[in-house]
Amino acid sequence: MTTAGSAGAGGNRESARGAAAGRVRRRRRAAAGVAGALLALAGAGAVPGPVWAADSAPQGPPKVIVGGSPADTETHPWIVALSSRKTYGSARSGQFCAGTLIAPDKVLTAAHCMFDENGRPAKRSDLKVVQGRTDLRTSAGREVAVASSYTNPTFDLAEVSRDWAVLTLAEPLSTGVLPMVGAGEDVYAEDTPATVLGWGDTTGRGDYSSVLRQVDVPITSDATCRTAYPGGAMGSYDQASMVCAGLRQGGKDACSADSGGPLLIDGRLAGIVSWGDGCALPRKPGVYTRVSAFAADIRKAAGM
Ligand code: 4AZ
Repeated sequence: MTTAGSAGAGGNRESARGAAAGRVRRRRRAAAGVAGALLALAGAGAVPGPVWAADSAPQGPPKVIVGGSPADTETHPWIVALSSRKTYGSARSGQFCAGTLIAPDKVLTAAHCMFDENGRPAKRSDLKVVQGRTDLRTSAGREVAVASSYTNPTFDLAEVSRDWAVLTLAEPLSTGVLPMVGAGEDVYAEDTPATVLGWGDTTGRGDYSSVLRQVDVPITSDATCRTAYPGGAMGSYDQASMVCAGLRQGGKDACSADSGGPLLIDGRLAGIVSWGDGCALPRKPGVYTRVSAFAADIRKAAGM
């Protein structure tokens, strides 16, 4: 999710709303991030055109899943789109987040994808997982209903920390799963190559992709990420539960609606798209859930 005042949420949302103090401000940051990203998507589905005024659009380098290139679900059969047509419209199969098959009937996604624009647990009666649909404008692949969801009970919406959830599908998919990094495994050394995939915003202006995309982003050090997100309105980096990736100069990143999708290191699931200040901005890397920190809990939640 974006922080308030960042791209997916539509410009300087926080400053436009005026400053709120301390806790409230931080709380609003996260809630507004959910609101901004998901409302923008609803707008994209129902009403074509820009979702915010041009003068509030973020400045900076081009932002494309930001800086990336097309990918396909044949090569990456374990990536799925989370869909609710009732909430987000049918133009892009109702896509609003992504997830990864970690077992034939289990999808790992971001906890914040399970919340609505008011920061409440979302009630999406038509929540589905879409597998094998590179282009969301088509009917390729399969749609499977979500039978139940498990949101990490220690997820903190205000801080957007410990951001993971496991969905159980109504029926299993036999298309292949992505292995996770091991519990406590340190795969996150600075400059380690990583790849993020999704159908999210390609410009930071609400231009949601119909076609799956991918981009390579190096892992950043904890120190770099702490400097980028020292706390306050722009968010707080927690190295126990998060990891950052991106170029110092920006230009490559995940963005709104990529949330919940996979960050791969060496062909394994190492991160979950979680939040950031805008998309692809210099010195503002994307923030991901640190999968190794939760691998044991995730496996338990998924009954693996
Ligand atoms: C979002 O709103 C979001 N640049 C996801 C990732 C990033 C920013 C926003 C990282 O879903």
